[in-house]
Parts: sequence; structure tokens; C-alpha cells
Amino acid sequence: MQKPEILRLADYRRPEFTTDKVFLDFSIHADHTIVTSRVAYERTPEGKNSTELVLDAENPNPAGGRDYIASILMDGVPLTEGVDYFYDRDAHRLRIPVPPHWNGFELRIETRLEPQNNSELTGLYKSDSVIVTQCESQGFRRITPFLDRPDVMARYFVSVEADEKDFPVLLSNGNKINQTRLSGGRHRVMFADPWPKPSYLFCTANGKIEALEDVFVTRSGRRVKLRVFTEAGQTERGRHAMDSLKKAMKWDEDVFGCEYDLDDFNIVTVAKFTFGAMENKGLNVFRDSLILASPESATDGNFQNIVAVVGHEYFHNWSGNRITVANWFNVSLKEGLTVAREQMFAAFMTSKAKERIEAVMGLRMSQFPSDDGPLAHPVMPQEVRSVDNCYTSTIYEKGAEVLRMMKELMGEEKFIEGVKHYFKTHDGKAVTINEFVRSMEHVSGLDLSGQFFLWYTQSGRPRIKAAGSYDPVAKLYILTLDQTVPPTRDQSVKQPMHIPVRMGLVDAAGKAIPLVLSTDTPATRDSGAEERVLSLTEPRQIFVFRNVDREPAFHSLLRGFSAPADMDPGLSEDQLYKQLLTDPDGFNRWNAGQKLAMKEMNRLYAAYTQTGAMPALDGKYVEALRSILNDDTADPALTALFLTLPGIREFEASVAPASPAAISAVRRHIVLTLGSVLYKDMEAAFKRCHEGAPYSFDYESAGRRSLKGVAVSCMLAGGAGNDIKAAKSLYFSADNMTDRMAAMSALRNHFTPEREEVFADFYNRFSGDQLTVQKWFSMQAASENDQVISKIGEIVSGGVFNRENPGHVGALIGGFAGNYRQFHRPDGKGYEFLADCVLAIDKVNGMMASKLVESLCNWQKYVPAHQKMMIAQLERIAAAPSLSSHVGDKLSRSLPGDRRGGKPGPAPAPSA
Ligand code: HT7
Ligand code: ZN
Repeated sequence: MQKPEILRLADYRRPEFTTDKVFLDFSIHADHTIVTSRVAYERTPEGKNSTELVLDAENPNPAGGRDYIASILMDGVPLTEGVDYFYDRDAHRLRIPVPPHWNGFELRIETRLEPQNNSELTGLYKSDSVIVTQCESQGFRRITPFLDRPDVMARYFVSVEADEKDFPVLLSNGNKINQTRLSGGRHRVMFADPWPKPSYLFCTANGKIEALEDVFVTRSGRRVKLRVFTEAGQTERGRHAMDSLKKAMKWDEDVFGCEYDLDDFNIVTVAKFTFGAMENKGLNVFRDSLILASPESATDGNFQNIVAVVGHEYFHNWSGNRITVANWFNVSLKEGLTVAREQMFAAFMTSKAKERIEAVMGLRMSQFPSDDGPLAHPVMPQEVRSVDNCYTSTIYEKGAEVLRMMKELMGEEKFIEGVKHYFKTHDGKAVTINEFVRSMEHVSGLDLSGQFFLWYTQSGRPRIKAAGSYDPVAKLYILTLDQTVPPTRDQSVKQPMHIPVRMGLVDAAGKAIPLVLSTDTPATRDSGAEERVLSLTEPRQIFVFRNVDREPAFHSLLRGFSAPADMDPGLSEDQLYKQLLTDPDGFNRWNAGQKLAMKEMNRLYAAYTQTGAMPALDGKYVEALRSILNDDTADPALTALFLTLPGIREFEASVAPASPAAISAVRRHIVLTLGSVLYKDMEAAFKRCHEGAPYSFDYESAGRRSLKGVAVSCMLAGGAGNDIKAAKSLYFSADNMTDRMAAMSALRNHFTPEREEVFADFYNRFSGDQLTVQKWFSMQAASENDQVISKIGEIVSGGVFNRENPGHVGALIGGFAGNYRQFHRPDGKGYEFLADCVLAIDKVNGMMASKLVESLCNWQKYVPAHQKMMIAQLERIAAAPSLSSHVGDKLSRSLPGDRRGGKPGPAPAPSA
């Protein structure tokens, strides 16, 4: 395996040449597309001694096929390869010697592309009948050689020409300026985008698509034409996305003062798309699952994701497009900020507690394990091997957490003011995280570029240990907080961090106690408040609260998860139960429940691995859940979350090295016990939530359906045969996909005729719909049956599964990697199967394969027998003759010993 080249932030230099105008002509034909780019390059001060222009250039045509560069003209003069220009195909670099006195010249480059053969889905590619581009991060160079870097911002003038029958709709960024009918049934449309942008935001999308149309009038009175394009006949399935878009546009105006800045806003839906969606200026492209929704085909979760992702891509119009990133090491500048804005929007659309709990579940499921494993990296990485592998939960979700911590420290109002200041100051520029931080410092007066900046440069997360004691005589509550930051695989030495700890003291009646710190002065802003944000900056800090007239029942720390840290609150089990039932902070109630569940899981795991016998589940825990379940005044959406056990990744991390068999046994034991002991209560909750009203996607009804889903799967786990019939009847009587999926999921591991009937019905209904059938793939992939690998094999060769559709691969193969029992089979066959899939998919789409291989990269977490089998598969993959750089990058970081990259060093010092 060849190790991919390392790119370092320290080597970043501003470009030696630049341009401010790009002219692109696309001539689309059945089996190829000709692209002509005309770009006037200018020397920059940084390039005053340069003797060559170096363009990024990657041939997208399949290996063994023809080169994509057809011709290059410099100021009208044709250039010859090997004489006038030099193309290093492996390094993806095109060098054109330029005499030192030439300060400006025009290049005209013609390329010949085969979008139908581009299965990597970056650059120009074909998804069903649509010819579309994906340029972030480095796809533009696969269309034409260019300075494909985000700090080169230009205005784009684009013409697209194609057969009118096959491509009735032709789209690009910006405003349509001209449309012409041509001979031979062809037509041409021209676009001008007035806003300078980097090449990664360029887009063209063309095909037989139809629009759902609407209008949004901005606060300054601009009438924006909104269009959601889908395959013919599908436009109604875009209605929810359209409604979400309008809400997002209004919310961004109301909260951040961001107004849309073009006359058209288009969304195009495609089936083949590697990630979720893309924020191309004025022309967002989405994977079908994030646009198409109807009650019959999409779950509440799908509806909710659509709100979030449509919002996310729209919010990029300011956080990413108007103000972009100077380089990819700073990609969290736009992604972290956009996730933070998306989360604020999601909380506005649902509820603060639900949004927060789900965000933290996501962090614990994905970002924390990544920090604990070989792929750990900071929010602002110092080096990368594959830019496309930079789109991680650390960049996105932890990046958003860092901004959330700024919000905790300065308050929401100042936070919004700071973001507005950032937008205003850097509009039209490509900047870095440092500029953002300076804007936030400017409005708040806080120091964020010193110790706080470690959140950007240090990977991993702090561990906080708390201890509280009450002095009834002096009426003091003394809170001691200790922080440590354990090493991660990429950084061996860490420094203490600046951690905002939102907290309160709660008395025996569940009432908040006013908080006066011994350091408070009459002018102290929050003195006497019921909740405060403490700044923990030292390895140990003691906070003394005065005038505490009654003994707190418990302290409630890190409320709302005010920092992405692990916290041992130093509370007894009794205090945690009290917190679960009475903390005024909804998030911390849920978190106390998670801590109690985790304690139980650890207790059972220890006993089971030591003795082979599984102890009974603690009755106190079961009774606490019973009282939560039976509270029919509570928000059912939150009740469902309270009843959800901590994720398996979190469980694994707490017992490392983990025995997968014992982990599965413990979880199964808990689920079975809860199912049987709480059977009647679950049944009552199910009935209470099973309303007769027709489906509607609103917060309350979706909450009832989520609780119903938890109840039915729990009932099936612990009940008798009747529940199988109840689940079958839920499936067949449902008027919506949420209930159908709840029934299928509950039946998934009960191998009965009812299950077969339900699964067969689903397949018959949806096998012709390449999106909805993915739900059936994921249900099959999650089956705990020992035959699941051969079943997946049958599906792969069955004709409906399409390995070029990342949604299909994610549902079936990614679904299998998430099937804990079967993936971690003791015979290693699960690992072997996944490795086979990685090798096969890597030939089609390296980015997809690189996502799949991650499950094997985390081998360190497991007991030696599993480690050995996982490493063997990684080595088998590494030995394959030609691997994508995406997979190569992951392997080089996760293979043991000298097969891995360089040694970990200390975290870089804070700087801004
Ligand atoms: N900004 C978008 C990132 C993205 C992407 C990156 C690499 C390769 C393919 C990709 N597709 C989309 C998505 C977003 O965060 O909004
Ligand atoms: Zn984004």
C-alpha cells in the first residue's frame, strides 16, 4: 500500500496566481461532455518570482481510458504536452511554465468527460437521467484543470448546451441570463453568478427533472423563486422540503439577519450522492432521502432530517458561501458554524431538550469514539492525507460544540451579535477560524484565542471529576472540579482546557437554590441566579457558594451538556435517582438516567465476564423507568429518549478492551428484562399513544409515535406470542412509514411467519422505489440471524441493489457494519465480509469505501482475539494492488506498529 502524501497547514501559502472570472461552456452529449474553460490568470504578490503556473488537474475518466485534457491554449496559442506544459497524472498537477515578466494571460482548456463512467460521484457524473456536478472538496479539478482551492474566488459565467428532449432542464449557479433554441433539437442556457465563489461551490445540474415551485419574499422585498427539482412525477414528495426551506429562510432573517441574495434558489434531488447534500451557491444538490418524503414512504426521522439538512445547506449561503474558508484545514469554520446554526433552527422547530439530547447522543455515538481511536484529530487539523476524509463528526459536530461553548460563555445575544459581526467584516472573503474567533472576542470582550483556542487544536476531550460538600453552619457549598485531558492517538501531551460548566444546586423538593459565589461582588452579573456558568480553566478549581440555606440534594453540573467533556459528577446512586426524577434541567435528567443505565451495564458486564452468570437487573432502575413511562403528562418524545439505553459505542468505551459477545449478552439481558417486567406499562403507553387520527408530522404526534415504537419493540422483546400479532397488525393497519418501520424493527429478530409476511409485503410494495427499498435493506442487514451474510449476498446479486448508489451501500453494507452481533461474530466472518465489501466498493467509490472501513479501524477497543481478526482483514485490504487514497489514508492511520503513520506529538500551542 502506498502511503498518501501528507498536506500540512504549516505549508499553507497564499496562491501565486489567481483569477476573478471563470467562463465555462458545457456541451452535453449522450456518451460524453465537452467542457471549455476560459480563465484569465493574474500573478499575485506571492508569485512575483514564480516561473510556472501549477493547476490542479485530475483525470476522472476510468483507468485505462483516455485522458480528459483535449487541448490547452495560452493567449490563443496551442500548447504541446512535454514542451509547453507538463502533466503529472499521479500527483494531479499540471505545470505551465510562465516567463517571469508575464503578469497576466488567458488559458483556454478543453476537456472531454464521460459522466456516465464516473462512479466516484465527484466532478461531473450521471445519476439516473441527471448530469450533475459535485465539486467539494476537490471535484472541480476533475472537470477542468484549475486553481482548485477555496481561496481563489471568482465570478462564474456558464453556458450549458444539450439535447432538449433528454435534458429539458439546464441549471447552474446564479441568475439565468439567456436561453436559446439551437438546431438539431438542442438548446443552450447561460448563467451569471454575481457573487464571487471558490470552485468547490460551482454546480451544474441537467436532466429530465420537474420542479415544485414556490416564492419567498425576503424582508427587503426581493421575490425569490424557489424550485425543488425531483424526477418526473415526484414533485409532491418535495413539498415538506419546500416548506422546510421557507421556514429556514425566514428563521435566518429573524435570528441572524441573513437575507437571501439571488433571484432564484434551486434544489436538485439525485439518487446517487456520496454525502447528504451540497450547498452550491443558489443550486443545492441533495441525496433523494433528504428531500423526498411522504407519510407512506418516509419516517418521522426522515421528515426531521429533511428540516435539518435543508436548513443546513441553506444556512451555508452565509456561513460558507458569502464567507468561505481559506483552506481545508479550516473547514470547520463553515461546517461547525453551519451545524451550530442548524441546531438552533432544529431546537426552534422541535424542542430545546429533544434537540440537545439527540445532538449529544450523536456525539457519543460517533465523535467520542473517533477521539478515542486511531482516527482522532482536532477540529482544526494540522495535517491531512485525504481532504475528502476531513468531513468528520469532529469537524462538524465537535466544531459546533466549540461554538456552543462560546455561546455558554457570552450568552446567546452576544453570540448572535458576534456571528453577525463576522459575516459583516469578512463578506466576500476566504478566511480562517482565527478571524471568526476575533469577531467573537470583539463583541464579547472575552479571551478566546488563548486557552480557549485549545478546543480547536487539541483532539480528545477533558474528563472532569466533581466533589461537593455542604457546611450547614457556614451555609457554604464547596464544589471541587478537577480536569484532566487524556492523550489521544495523535497527541501525547495535553494542556488543561477552558471548560464552561453550566450548573445549579437542587434541594430535596426539586427546587433550585440561588447561587452566590464567594468571589461575587455587588456588580457580579449572575449573582443570586438559579443557574450559572462556571469557567473551569485550571487542573483543579474550588468554587464556594455562600448563603446556601438548605442542604442541596444534588449538584447539577454540565447542564445542557455545556461542554463536550466526560463528567464524573461525584454523586451517589441515590442522588442520581433523585436527579433523574427532579432536576429542573431536562437534559441532565436524561443524562442521570444514562449514567444509571451505564452503571447497571458495567455491573452486569463485570459479573458476566468474571463468572459467566448474568445477575438480575437492579429493581430500583426498573422502577425509575416505570415511573417515567407512566407519567402521561410528560412529553412523549422525551419519555422515549429517557427509555433509550446508552449506545453500544459508549458502553464499549467504558469496558475496553470489550468482549463483543459479553456486550451483546448484557444488552439483550437488559432489553428482555425491561420487556417482561415493564410489559403492562409498555402496553399501556402503546395504547395511550396509538391514536386513530390520520398521520401528521408535528412535534406532538411524532413524539407519540416514537414512544409507541419504543414500547412495541420492548413488548416484543419480553412478551409472549400475542405481541407478534400486535406488531403485524401495527404494520398492516399503518397509514404511515414510521409505524410500519417500528413494527418491522420490533419483528426483525423474531423469526416467525409474521415477520416473513411483513418483510415480504414491504419488499413487494417498495422494490420498485430505489429510495424506499433502502429501508428494507437496512432491516435485512440488521438481522441477528446467523444466515445474514448469505442473505446480504443474495440481495447484492438480486438485481434491485445498486452498488453505485451510496444510499444502497450505506443501508445494506453500512447497516451490516452496525449489526453488532453479526459484525463481531466470534468466527471473524463478519470482518471478512466487510473487508470483501470494502475492496469491491473501493473500485467504485473510494469515499464510500473509506466510510465502511472505519468499523475495522477501531480494532484496539476489543479483546485480543477480535483484534487479531480485525487487523488481519485490514492487512488484507492494505495488500490489494490499487487502493483509493481515501482508504489508504484510513489504513495508514489505523494499522498497528510501523505500518501506521508518524509518532504522535504534543498538541500545538494555542495561537490566533
Ligand atoms: N459541504 C458539503 C460537504 C460535501 C462533500 C465533501 C466531500 C465530498 C463530497 C461531499 N458532498 C458534500 C456538505 C455539507 O456539509 O453541507
Ligand atoms: Zn455543511
